[in-house]
Amino acid sequence: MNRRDRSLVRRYEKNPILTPDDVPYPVETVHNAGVVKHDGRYVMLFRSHLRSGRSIIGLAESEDGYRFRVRAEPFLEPASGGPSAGDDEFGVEDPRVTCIEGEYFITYSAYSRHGVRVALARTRDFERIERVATITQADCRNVVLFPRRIGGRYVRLDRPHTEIAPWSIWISYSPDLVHWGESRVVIKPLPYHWDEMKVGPGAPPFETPAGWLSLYHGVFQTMDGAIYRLGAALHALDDPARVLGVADEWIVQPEDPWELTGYVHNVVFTCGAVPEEDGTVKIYWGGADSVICMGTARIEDLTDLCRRRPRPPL
Ligand code: M1P
Repeated sequence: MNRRDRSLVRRYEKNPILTPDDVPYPVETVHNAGVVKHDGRYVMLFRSHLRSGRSIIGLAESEDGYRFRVRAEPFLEPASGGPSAGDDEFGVEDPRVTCIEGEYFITYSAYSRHGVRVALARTRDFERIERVATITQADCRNVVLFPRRIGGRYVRLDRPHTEIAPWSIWISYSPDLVHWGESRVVIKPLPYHWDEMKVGPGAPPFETPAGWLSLYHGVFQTMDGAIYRLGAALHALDDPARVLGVADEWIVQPEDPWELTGYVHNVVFTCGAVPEEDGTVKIYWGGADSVICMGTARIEDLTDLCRRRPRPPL
């Protein structure tokens, strides 16, 4: 059995599933996509660089989760007016989508002269979108929402930056999705490990019989620059601050040519995963910040990996 066959994530043979050539307006990249099922279809929100170097968010739809068609116009661009104007003047990036109580909540990085913060928007139909609020201070990225309240409160994972400690995954709680607190660190990079430089939440966590499964990215610094890979972690259903296991091994690493070279080389980066009723999950990732790829895995294989071969979370 070769290395690829041993992987728990089976790459789709027609990767990449989306490239800049599939977009009907001018973009330089497509990557880092949040994906949900809505009305029986898959809806993907993805990041694109413009030639200005700034990013916008597009929307693509699919019947099967593999073949996507991009909508004619971008879905979200920097706000031109209203209360958020200026908050995202330098671009909007890395959308994650979570369905909570029948409504879709989108978190995305909002860049401005004051740093990067994460903003929250909401939609019921992916036609109309309402900007809700900017929900972090600078500098913070990678906010993923849990898909239901736990103990009566909304819960999120995020990744603040600090000069003092390695960039880690934190948990916070909210009564209303806007005001957040009781923050504490739950997963830190592990020295001499594939994620030793920094970690960040990836796809919004989803419920499994074993716990909340969270797919995250971890980064390793080499003489040739950083390598972004994907890992898996399991959190207790009733108390997601309690980490049941972080898989010692990565689950996806840059291997295909469009992951090894591109806008940023050696990157796989996820913002979305769709659990299916047959016990599999579709995982979507950006390749080299240039194209969108996907693969499938058995959910139980991933939760077992977290439980049976864990590394310390902190
Ligand atoms: O270029 C790789 C990634 O770098 C950033 O990720 P992180 O949060 O780990 O710093 C983001 O710019 C992300 O969009 C990008 O894919």
